[in-house]
Amino acid sequence: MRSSRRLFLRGVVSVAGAAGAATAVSAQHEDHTAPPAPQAPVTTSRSVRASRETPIGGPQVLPGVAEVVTPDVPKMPWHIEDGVKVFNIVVEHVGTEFLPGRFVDAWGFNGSVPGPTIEVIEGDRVRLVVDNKLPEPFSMHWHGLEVPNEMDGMPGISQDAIPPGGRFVYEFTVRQNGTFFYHSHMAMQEMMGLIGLFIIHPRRPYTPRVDRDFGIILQEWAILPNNTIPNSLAMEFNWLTMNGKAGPAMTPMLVKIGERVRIRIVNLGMDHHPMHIHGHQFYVTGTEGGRIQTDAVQPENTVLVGVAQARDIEFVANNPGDWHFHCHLPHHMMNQMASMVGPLMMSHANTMRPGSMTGGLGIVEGRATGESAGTALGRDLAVGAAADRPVPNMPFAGNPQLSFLQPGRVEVPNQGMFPGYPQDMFVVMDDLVAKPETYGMRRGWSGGTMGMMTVVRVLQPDLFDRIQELKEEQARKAAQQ
Ligand SMILES: [Cu+2]
Repeated sequence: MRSSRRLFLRGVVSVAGAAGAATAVSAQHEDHTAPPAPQAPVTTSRSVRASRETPIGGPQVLPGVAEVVTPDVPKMPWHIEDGVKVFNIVVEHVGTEFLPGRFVDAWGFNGSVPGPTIEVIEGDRVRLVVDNKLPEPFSMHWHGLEVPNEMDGMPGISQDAIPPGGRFVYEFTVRQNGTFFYHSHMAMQEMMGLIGLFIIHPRRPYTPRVDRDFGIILQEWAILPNNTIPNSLAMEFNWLTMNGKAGPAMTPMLVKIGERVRIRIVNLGMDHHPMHIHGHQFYVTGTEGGRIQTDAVQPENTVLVGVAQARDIEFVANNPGDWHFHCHLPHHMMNQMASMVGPLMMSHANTMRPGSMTGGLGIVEGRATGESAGTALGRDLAVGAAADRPVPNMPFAGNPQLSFLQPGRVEVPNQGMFPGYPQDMFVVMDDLVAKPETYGMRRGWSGGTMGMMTVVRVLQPDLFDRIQELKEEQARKAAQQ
């Protein structure tokens, strides 16, 4: 088991190394592309995350304002130098896990994909020291921020790209407020994961105030079975993530009944995502340009978050229960684009296969998971699973074996019940993704939560408090390891 204390210590070492290196940087208006920074400790193991401890430099929100919670993504640490908030950002390979057992080699910031959340206050002066540890040039763009031209991070037009091993220091004053983000401005690097939230709280808090403020980054990936590296050239995507996790692995958002909730959603990918919440109506209160300056907003329960857009939604959580919050595109509610998994993974699939568009690639003729339904699209792997795999269906009420329906543990009792219907493939993994935040959820919930899907839990105070206790208990245990 990984130890959060060990991770924390490694995070500190990394930050300290970067901070030490920062003192050697020349003034930002001279040579922006400094010589390679001293080698920081490697922070690329699969589970390393940046420190989750309270950043040095004090609270980052004004009194009475809720801090933004970004489930499964840490906050970006910072410190003060001459009245400037200084952030050290390392751009690097990050080994991550979309859901248990699905390892991915992506690119991220400070050991996290997406990168740690930057949270500042309108009027702050910020210095962002960016070290490029990628094997190729990089530059950072501050999406939506009105910065001096030479700070805009556009390789070629406003700065030279930062070479591998190089550093660039960005510095500006934030004069806006709202939901912004930082990202690589190389198109294919965007599809390797290089994005993070840049939240700017207003000097005068928004009204009405919210009790909970969440941030979520939507991303999509093209990763073939048995591969860990995203194909940034691809035009079709088989993994959809929220804050770097595919459903059901994203930590649910917990709120107490009656609380006012804001969710900030940012999309950077190749598709637009209609984000839908169950059981509630919300209002869109902000965009990637900032706060909406009018009360004349319409009630909705689905908001289209286009590529490169941000949408803030707000609602009163007055309907108790566990509610899905998800992209409503059908293919974005799946993991691994299930119908193609079987043919791609067949052990003898190197030969030409009869799969065709007219045959529906196994949907119209034959079986999508059967031997006759190979793709013949040049993407066979010739490794992996046996040829024809019985697939599990959603658990049924009254199935006495439901509680054992966990992958890798037993043969799924109802597998193959509906042969040829890959749309009925579900994997229940309640135990694999269990954490305090999933405590008390209905057994089997994880089977219906896939792809760009997560859960908003509107809880009665006693259950909410019980889960807080479980979280504290877990944190204590982790600290002792
Ligand atoms: Cu979508």
